[in-house]
Parts: sequence; structure tokens; C-alpha cells
Amino acid sequence: PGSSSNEATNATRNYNEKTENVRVSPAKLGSADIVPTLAFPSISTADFQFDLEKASDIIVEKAEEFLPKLGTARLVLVDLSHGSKILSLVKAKAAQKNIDSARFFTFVGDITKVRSEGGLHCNVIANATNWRLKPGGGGVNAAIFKAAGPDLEAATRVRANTLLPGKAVVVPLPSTCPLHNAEGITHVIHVLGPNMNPNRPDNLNNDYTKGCKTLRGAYTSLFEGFLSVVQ
Ligand code: AR6
Repeated sequence: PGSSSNEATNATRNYNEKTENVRVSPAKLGSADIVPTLAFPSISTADFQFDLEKASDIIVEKAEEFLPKLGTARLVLVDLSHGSKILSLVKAKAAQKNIDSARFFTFVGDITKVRSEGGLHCNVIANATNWRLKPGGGGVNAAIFKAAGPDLEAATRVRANTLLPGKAVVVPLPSTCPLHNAEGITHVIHVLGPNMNPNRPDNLNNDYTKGCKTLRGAYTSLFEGFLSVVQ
């Protein structure tokens, strides 16, 4: 087996045995060996204060729906710490449904450094953004715009200036972008999730009927966007 299957085995081990992430030297990963992989954060569950139980049901439901359409491509939910509640909920629910843990798994680390620091090559990453698609603001949006440098803002503007809740926009990264040349990320998919935080725009006032519909829409748009990159 080539190095990409070692990588998959390591990541699966991480999923199954709850061990620390196993590192694979990026130098060992030739681009021909790479399995198309989307790393995505849990949309709306931190700054936007969306309920974790409901969000984890939706993540698992949508992953299960899209895996058969994605060929060999993988979906990886990423969060910063081993104590992440959303990662444990999703792990447990995915295991209950017998979803293939080599193609859908969780990963602990900074989404802007999954290859260089985590040894997992993801060619596409998702961003939980804001309606203006602007850098900063905190959370994963600030981290991704910072790591990508000004190239990402410019590339985003070519595609869209604003985003509606429940929608996603696929942005190809120029090869000069540090996320592209240092991490091997060719596309960022910005996603706007539903907001339950009264201090942020478009607060849904705890309306989880609307909120769940919008979060489902957000993951549908995200995974369709990834599918369009993979095909
Ligand atoms: N790597 C991986 N996961 C991360 C990282 C990172 N570097 N940083 C945060 N997370 P959030 P939201 C996880 O708040 O709830 C922004 O300011 C985090 O632990 O980033 O959709 C935007 O501009 C959580 O699991 O996004 C919007 O205004 C997940 O990423 C607003 O926040 C999402 O947390 C969007 O809020």
C-alpha cells in the first residue's frame, strides 16, 4: 500500500481508538496518492450557539447521505481540542449507524494545519463564515483568512460578496496562497450557518424548526460544493 493508505489507516485509528493524532511526514505524501478529502468545522456550533445534539444529528445524517455520491472521497469533521463535545457526539452517532469510519471520521487539530501538523492531507477545507464573507470575527473564519493571507479575500470576491444562511460558495485558491503551497489545499468552501446568537446578524431567536432546516441546507450546499470539486 502507498502512503495515502497509511494516512487513512492512521486517521481511522484515531477515530476508532481515540488515540492522539498520528503524524505522517508531508514529504511522504505525493499528490498522486491523495484521496480527495474535505476537512470541515462544525458549522454554527460555537459563535452562532447552535445546539450540539441537533447539530450532531444533522452532520451524521448529511454525511451518510453524501458518502455514496462521493466515490472514494472522504469527509473529516475537525475541531481544536480532544475535549470537543461535537466531535464525541458525531463519533458516537456515526458508529451507531455503522458509517464507514475510513471515509467519515473526526480529527483534532487546527483546520489550517491538518497536513503540516496533523499529517492528514485534505485538498479542500470548509469555513464557517459570516454573511459578508469578511476576514476576522474570531473562530475558524479568522483562522482561515489569516492563514490564507490576502489571496483568499481576493479569490472570494471573484465568486461572491455576500452569502445567505444555509448557502455555500466554492473558492479556488491560487497556487501562491500559503494554504495552497504549504498545506496542499486547492479550495476553500465558505459556508454560512444559522445563527442563534442574539449579538450576531440574522438571529433566529431559538427557532430550531428554521434553524435545523437552514443547517441541513448549509451541509447540503457544502457537500454539493465538495462534490463539484471532486468530479
Ligand atoms: N480549526 C478547527 N476548528 C476550529 C478552529 C480552527 N482553527 N477555530 C474554531 N474551530 P465558529 P460559527 C471550531 O465560532 O459558530 C465567526 O466569527 C469551533 O470549535 O468558528 O459558525 C464568523 O465570522 C467550532 O467547533 O463558527 C461568523 O460570524 C467550529 O469551528 C461566526 O463566527 C465553528 O465555530 C460563525 O460562527
